[in-house]
Amino acid sequence: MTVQLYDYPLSGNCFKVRQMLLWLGVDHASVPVDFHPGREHKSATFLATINPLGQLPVIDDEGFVLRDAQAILVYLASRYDDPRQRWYPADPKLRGQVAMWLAMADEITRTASATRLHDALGYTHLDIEACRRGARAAFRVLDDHLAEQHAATGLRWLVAAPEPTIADLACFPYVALAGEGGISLDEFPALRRWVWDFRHLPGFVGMSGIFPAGPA
Ligand SMILES: N[C@@H](CCC(=O)N[C@@H](CS)C(=O)NCC(=O)O)C(=O)O
Repeated sequence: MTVQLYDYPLSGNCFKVRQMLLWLGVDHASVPVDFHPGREHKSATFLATINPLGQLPVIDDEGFVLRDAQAILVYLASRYDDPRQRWYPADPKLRGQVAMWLAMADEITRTASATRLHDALGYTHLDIEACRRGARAAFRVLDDHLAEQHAATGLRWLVAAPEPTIADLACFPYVALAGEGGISLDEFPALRRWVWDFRHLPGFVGMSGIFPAGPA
């Protein structure tokens, strides 16, 4: 049993899925997609057979095909993290909080990831200032939440649980890569602490631009 991941190494959304598969110990293989410069994700074959939205990531788990990083994290954690459910806690309130932050992860992709596509891959048609404003607004919400929750409860992750969940994984990459889109994290100290904590999790592999923490 091998999960196939339609993958592009520089994609933060694909990173979320790779890292989850590794943490869950699920056997998997990458199916490389020539995202840039080939735009293979927009080819007629890809649109017709893999994802009509023309986006990565997509997984194929023994014929079960699923798109969208957040949906894939929910599926993988629900299917393969049993019985502990550490990554997708069963408690109804925690689950509600996870869903709330997964929606925020999509907003972060829409804004912060777009600034990186603009600056690093030449997607010059994007309204870069609107994307940067949107990313900073999302980061402000995350930063305030992390700071307030930590001060009130000592908890360090997005949902009110002692360990990180798929909510953290979903929001993480495009916060950590914000500098590649011209967004400084200087004004977001709680986010910087959270990125540091996340990079120090055992088994964190990272990706280009987000390196695992080295020895102390
Ligand atoms: N909501 C989707 C967004 C995925 C997404 O934007 N993926 C990027 C690669 S990181 C992509 O395929 N962009 C091409 C496009 O949107 O046209 C998810 O979270 O998976």
